[in-house]
Amino acid sequence: MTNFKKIENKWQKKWEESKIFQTKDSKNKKKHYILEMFPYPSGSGLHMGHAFNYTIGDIFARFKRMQGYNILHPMGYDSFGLPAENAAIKAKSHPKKYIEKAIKNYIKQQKSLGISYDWSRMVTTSSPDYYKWDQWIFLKLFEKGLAYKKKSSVNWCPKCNTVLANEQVQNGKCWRHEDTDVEVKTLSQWFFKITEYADELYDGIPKLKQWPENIKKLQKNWIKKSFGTEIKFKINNKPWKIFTTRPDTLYGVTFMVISAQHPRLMEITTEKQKKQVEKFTKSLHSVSEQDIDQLEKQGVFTGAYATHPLTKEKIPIYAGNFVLADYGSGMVMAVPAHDQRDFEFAKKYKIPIKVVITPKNKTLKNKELKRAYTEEGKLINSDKFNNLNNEKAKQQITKYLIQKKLGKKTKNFRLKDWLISRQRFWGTPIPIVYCDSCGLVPVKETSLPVTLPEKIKLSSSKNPLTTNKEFLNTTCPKCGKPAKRETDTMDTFTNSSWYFLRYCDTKNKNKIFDKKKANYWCPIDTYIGGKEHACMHLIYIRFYTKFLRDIGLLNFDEPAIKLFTQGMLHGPDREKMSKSKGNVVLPETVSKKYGIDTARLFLVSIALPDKDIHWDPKGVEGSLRFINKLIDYTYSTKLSTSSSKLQSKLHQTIKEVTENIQNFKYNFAVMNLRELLNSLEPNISKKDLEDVLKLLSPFCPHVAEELWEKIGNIPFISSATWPKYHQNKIKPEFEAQDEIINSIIKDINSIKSFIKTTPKTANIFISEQWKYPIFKKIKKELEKTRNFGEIIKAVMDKQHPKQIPKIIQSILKDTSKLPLLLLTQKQELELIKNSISKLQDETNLKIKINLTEKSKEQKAKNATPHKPAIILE
Ligand code: ANZ
Ligand code: ZN
Ligand code: ZN
Repeated sequence: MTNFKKIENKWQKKWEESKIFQTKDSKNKKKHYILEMFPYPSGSGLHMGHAFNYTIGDIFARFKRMQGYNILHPMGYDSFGLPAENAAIKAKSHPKKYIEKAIKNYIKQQKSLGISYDWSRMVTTSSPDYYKWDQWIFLKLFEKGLAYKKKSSVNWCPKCNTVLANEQVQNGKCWRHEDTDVEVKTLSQWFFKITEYADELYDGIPKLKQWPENIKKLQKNWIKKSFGTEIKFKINNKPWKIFTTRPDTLYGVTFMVISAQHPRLMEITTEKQKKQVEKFTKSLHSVSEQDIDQLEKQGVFTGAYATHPLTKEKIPIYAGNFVLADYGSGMVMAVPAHDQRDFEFAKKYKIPIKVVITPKNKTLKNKELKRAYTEEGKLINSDKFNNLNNEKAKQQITKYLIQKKLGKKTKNFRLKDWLISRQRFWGTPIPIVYCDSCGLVPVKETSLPVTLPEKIKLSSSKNPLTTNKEFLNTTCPKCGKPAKRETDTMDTFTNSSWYFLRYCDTKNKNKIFDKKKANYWCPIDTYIGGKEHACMHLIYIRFYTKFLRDIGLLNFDEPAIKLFTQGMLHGPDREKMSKSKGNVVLPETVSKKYGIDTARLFLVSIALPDKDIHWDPKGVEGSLRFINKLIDYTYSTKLSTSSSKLQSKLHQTIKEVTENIQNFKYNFAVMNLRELLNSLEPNISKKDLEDVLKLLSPFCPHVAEELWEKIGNIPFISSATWPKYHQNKIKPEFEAQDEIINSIIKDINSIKSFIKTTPKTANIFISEQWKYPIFKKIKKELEKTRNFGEIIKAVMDKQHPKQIPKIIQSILKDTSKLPLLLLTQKQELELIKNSISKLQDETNLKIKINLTEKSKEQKAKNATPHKPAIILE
């Protein structure tokens, strides 16, 4: 038994002592910046799901490093935030103490995974050296008018006791816990004007060529850009601008709806309707946008009227639950005949419906309308615009309104300004003071950081900063008189919006980072993280990048060239890992039993790393067998010369593994390695064995180092050069044979996963053309894999399709409940299908037939025999 723990400790220590993963800002090499989204260091430490994420990054980092790139691969901690604060409240401790302990534990755990980080560049967002620069960015945004305070209706989480940004409300619930409805409060809050960049954020999406399509789609929907017309209505003789994408329906407006959360709702509500309106607004819950379309439309009359800009009619104004307070102007012109929401509302409250667009060949009647007519058509009931096609009418009516100074063309975004203030303690203090004479004054850059006090009384109901005299009392930076500090702290998503830049220059005391360094390393070449960040972190980080570019710090537009979103690792029960389900897999436990290299290998060998997978103890055993076999081989082999067949296989493998790692197809790379291992022969040259170990090293770095040393090399394989393949060493005739054998093994494994029962025997149906020696080889290879039972029978048969029913029946004598999978070639399919359907009827048996594909070589040459059909008992 290999002592994996000993090997791991040995090499982790050596890596650390020799500092081989420390990055130098060398200009001679091509750089590669690879980053995994940094974690929030929770008290419970990291589980195998985190390890999955870091392993994906580490394999790539090690691969690129060996390819000769100058690598930046740092790690840090997103250590501000509510969980730490809540845990500290519970433990009656300080969040700082709590988080420092958690970070220590994280570092220890991450080191034991063997991840090749440059630990000298660690950042911790809750440390004043870091959040000083959060505050600095705030001041820059403030200077440019992009950080501002405004009273508005905001999302409030009663459980977190703080406001939330729109992105942090999901289906009406707080993003931190799915069980709490978000409430609406009208409060004065700090915002970042991310909408200033809405256009660029939106238009830039298609340029993110190496980002996953689904992430781009989510961002596009979230930011959403619509072109339309702003039309001036009048209420109480004051102009009100209304945003519409359908100016062609202007003559069909029969009522207006103002958002129930609109700050000016009570201003227009009449005395008589006041009680009713108040009752209505109180009955509503969140302002979350996602569920607004599913809501039952509700509203109440405000008593107020708007004047139509063209007809001068008086139009009643309702307060409604389906209009967003901060989209457009928070009020819509409702056209029930042509908008389904408005139609439902009008029906419910018995408001007139007026058709203004009708299909070309018939005229719709107001009374007969069963639902809104939203198709194209020609205008009616629209004064001088009658008979125009409605697309044309959009332009004509807008033109007319512009002439009369009653409107203009606009575009609108769904993206809102980012609400960044939080009524909590454990975050970056907002660098603002309030002075009785000067009002709201920014802290001077030279006085940064505004630090959080150490002595505090934490409580869950109140931000302790609001009563902490030491923190609160200060002097006005402008006039020097006594003043009070802002007590709100910043959303922790501000901390994570620029951390990738600080990694380029972590120790800089005078500047946020050195421009040259940031522009050398950035943008990030490969960014790895979860897809849940699509509309939060990944929008914020793009915004920060653009802003920092605009103040002259960066010379690029987007934070990351490639984004890779990893899949989720589920527990052995295929459920999401969670403490309460008791299905959390911990790296420590796995490492003790199998060694961490086994875990690393297993995690990436099951599926493409962007797919969800589950922890499978059997699969782990498979990875362990693989590693042990390679160890045994290295210890027992004779270093001499390699046969040309072995060389062919090796070079083919180098070629494929290199391509597969480059394209994040790690599971294919592992398959290539398995095949290579199966083809190794007792004699091999030292150089070739070195190459084998090099190919393994990104996946299993500890074992690779150990074996590298064993065959007489000085450390480290981690900084050795990635092997190159030579096309002329790859011999197709060897490859063809191997390919068939390997594809059979793959088929058997896929049958196994389908039948879920461990088969004891594999019956291989071999077509006539197969020569017995080849069969013998297959048998040997199959036995080597030991993935299923011991016995392998061959049925050499001239017309095997016809024989199949008979053979199945004989298998069935004992195991009548076993589902079967048959693999076959296309030309045999019909034959087999016929005989099988009879058999199915007779035996009640589940039989599945799969087509086997011809291998590449078979296709090319069309000479090698068909792959045999296989039945497992
Ligand atoms: C009149 C109209 C007639 C409209 C019609 C649509 C169809 P997008 O594409 O999402 O931008 N709207 C405007 N402000 C709104 C708000 N604050 N909350 C909810 N809805 C609002 O949609 C723009 C349309 O959404 C606008 O065009 C407006 O309704 C509505 F047959 O105006 B429309
Ligand atoms: Zn909450
Ligand atoms: Zn002052």
